[in-house]
This record gives sequence, C-alpha cells and structure tokens, in this order.
Amino acid sequence: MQGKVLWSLGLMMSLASLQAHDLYRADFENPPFSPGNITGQDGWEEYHISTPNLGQISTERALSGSQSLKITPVNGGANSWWWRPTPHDTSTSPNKMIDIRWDMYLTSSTRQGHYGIDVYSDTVERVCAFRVNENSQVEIILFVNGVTEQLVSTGVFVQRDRWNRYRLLIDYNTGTFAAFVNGQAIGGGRINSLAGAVFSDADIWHFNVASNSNDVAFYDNLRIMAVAQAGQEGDVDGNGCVEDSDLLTVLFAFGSNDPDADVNQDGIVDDADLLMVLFNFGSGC
Ligand SMILES: [Ca+2]
Ligand SMILES: [Ca+2]
Ligand SMILES: [Ca+2]
Repeated sequence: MQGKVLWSLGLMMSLASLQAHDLYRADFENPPFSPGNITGQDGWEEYHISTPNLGQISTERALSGSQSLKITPVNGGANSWWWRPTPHDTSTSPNKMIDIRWDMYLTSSTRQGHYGIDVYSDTVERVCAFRVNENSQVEIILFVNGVTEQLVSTGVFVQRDRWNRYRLLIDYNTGTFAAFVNGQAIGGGRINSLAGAVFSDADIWHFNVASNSNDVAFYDNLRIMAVAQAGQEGDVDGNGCVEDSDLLTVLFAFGSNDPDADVNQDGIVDDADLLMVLFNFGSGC
C-alpha cells in the first residue's frame, strides 16, 4: 500500500514536471538579491541605447517581501533592457507554451515613460512585446503574418500608483500570443516567425520618453514558465489536475496577493479564487 502511494506520488510529480516547468522565478528578495544594481546579481544582464537608465533592487516598495526591482529613468536615456537568460527550446520540449507573469507598479508624474516586457529568441530576434505607454495605455508588439512588426494600441488603460498583475502567454504551437491585465485578456496576435523555436529571455523593458521621463516603475514576482497547455482553471500548481493541494494553496494564501494562489489574477486571493478551484475540483485528474 505504502509502495503504491509512493509510486502514485512519484507519477504525480513526474507528470507535474512534464506539464509545468519554471524557467525562472524572482521575487527580488534577499538572498539572492541585495539593494543596488540588479546587473550581475543572479545572472542578470543589461543593455542600453544611449545613457543607461537605472535598474536597481529596492526596499522602497514591494508586493511580495520587502524588495522589488525599481526602474528609474535617467536624463538623456532612451531604451533599456534588463534580463536573465532562460533559454527553452520549444521544438524539443513537450512544453511549447511560455507563460510570463509579473506585477508592476508605475508611479504617475508629469513626464511618464513606457514600461513592460520585451521577449527575445536565442538569435536576439524580438518574439513579441508588451508595454504601458506614457498615457498609461497598454500597447503590444505583434507580427502581422508572423513577419511584419506592428505596434498596436489596445485601448486598455491601467491605473498608475497601484500594483497591477500582468501576463503574456506565448503559444509556439500556433505562433500566437495573448496579453492579460489583472486576469482580463486585452489583446494578442502573431509572434515573429523569424525568431525561431528557442525562447531565450523575457526582458524588463523601459523607454525613457523624450529622454526626460520622471516617473518610476517597480516590478515584483516575475515568473517565467514553460507549459504544455494553457492550464486547467483552478490548477494552482500546474500539474494538470485540480485537487486538494490546489485547494490548500488557496486556503493558506486567503486574503493575500500571492500570485501563485491568485487563480483569476485580479491581485487578491479571495472567495472568487476558492470558487474557481471548487467548481473545477477533480478536473484533469
Ligand atoms: Ca518582492
Ligand atoms: Ca493541481
Ligand atoms: Ca483573485
């Protein structure tokens, strides 16, 4: 009996590893992160066009723990990127979807910049991108017919001076992506077919508008996952089955903003998340 239970647990764990795979997670806490420049910490890199803007671990504001990644425009700066390489070959892996989630807090100010996530392949071709612009409108970068790069205004505006929960879901099976704000689908399109099958990195991206933006951004709870399917609703741990462990995760996180237990991604773990687990209980098992 014990052997059978252990065998079942082992099977469940192997299924879990087959169906969801964390490429990278950062809540920007200490360790491994210390206040100061993120570059050089935990394998992070940076690239700037023009004067470097600042990407620093900060204790000023955080959604999880006491630290986040703060992006500060520097006078004379333009585009800046910070990333940690997380290569994943979707041609050889059964996990052909990349699920990127992050929380972002943009301050309001007199001269606002653009902040988002810019996705690249191993050949440094852009795959797709997402940003909030100076008017707080969400814009996405898609590729018409998988080839022609196009910046698209979504008509969706986000509030500044608060945390919002963002997600990009890239499907290498279909060559498409979808963008979400606080759990709501807000747009999507084709990815760059020339980028190839190897996902490489999801970059923190800042454009310093007119080189004199004076707002700041905080990023927290960055998660990059490779998954086989978009996910059973309520399957908190991503193992393909909605069961006790998912229920317990939501119950233990009840009232918090824990991104792992926030099933509907609206920023709080509450009744709505619990109901989504209960309504789907047993699905996929
Ligand atoms: Ca944090
Ligand atoms: Ca589960
Ligand atoms: Ca929720």
